[in-house]
Amino acid sequence: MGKFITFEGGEGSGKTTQIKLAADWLKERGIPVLATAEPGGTPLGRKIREILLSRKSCAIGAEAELLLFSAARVQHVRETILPALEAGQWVLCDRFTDATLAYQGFGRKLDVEFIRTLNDFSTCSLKPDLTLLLDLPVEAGLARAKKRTAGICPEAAEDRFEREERIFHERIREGYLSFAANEPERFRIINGAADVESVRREVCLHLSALP
Ligand code: Z5A
Repeated sequence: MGKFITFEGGEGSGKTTQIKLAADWLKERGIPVLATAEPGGTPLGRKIREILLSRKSCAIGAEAELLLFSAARVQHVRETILPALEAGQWVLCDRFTDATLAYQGFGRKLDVEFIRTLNDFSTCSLKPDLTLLLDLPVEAGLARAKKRTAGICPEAAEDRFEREERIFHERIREGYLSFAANEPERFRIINGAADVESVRREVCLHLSALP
């Protein structure tokens, strides 16, 4: 059985950047690795991602949003993650169940206990071996995301989550920090405001500490 490592954090926290670097680091050490992301990771997941993150999407209520993220996840776990773990790969996943608790629970204020039950159902009770939380002030993360969007195209619109008020993102950060405090054996908090190389070193340190 491989290892299942999730990367979490708010907008612009550097997960995508660090997953690429971590995958390279593991490959250099001869460890088979699969880098994947939510929502996504399967053909169905990519279609759902398009609906959820489209810049000109139709109205999506909080409950429908929760079920769409969960539908993408159940397919991702069964079609991609579990087979990879069974084949001995290390799976690096950009967001997982903690993102649903943080965004739909703390952000959208849906019932957190219900989300935990739904998470359990949609993951076949799969839990990460390690969760790396890239934490940084909301303002800094949003500024990075804005800069990146502007870099794609100066007229590019923000996605549905980037358009949310700052207080929404503050609740998400608070949620993540509370999960980390409640499960210190699974979570490692990394200062996401540090430079890319410093964050990379810390990520690799935690990976190398895995039993
Ligand atoms: N969502 C949800 O609500 N519920 C769920 O259950 C799940 C997800 C699974 C997914 O969008 C959205 O779905 C997400 C939560 C919600 N909300 N939003 N938006 P996404 O996958 O497109 O986006 P994301 O997960 O938020 O990631 P991101 O904004 O793309 O950021 P990131 O991957 O963490 O960061 P990055 O792309 O590596 O870096 C962002 C920019 O900062 C980029 O220009 C980098 O070059 C730069 N960067 C990275 N690291 C650094 C450092 N250390 N210093 C300076 N600059 C840096």
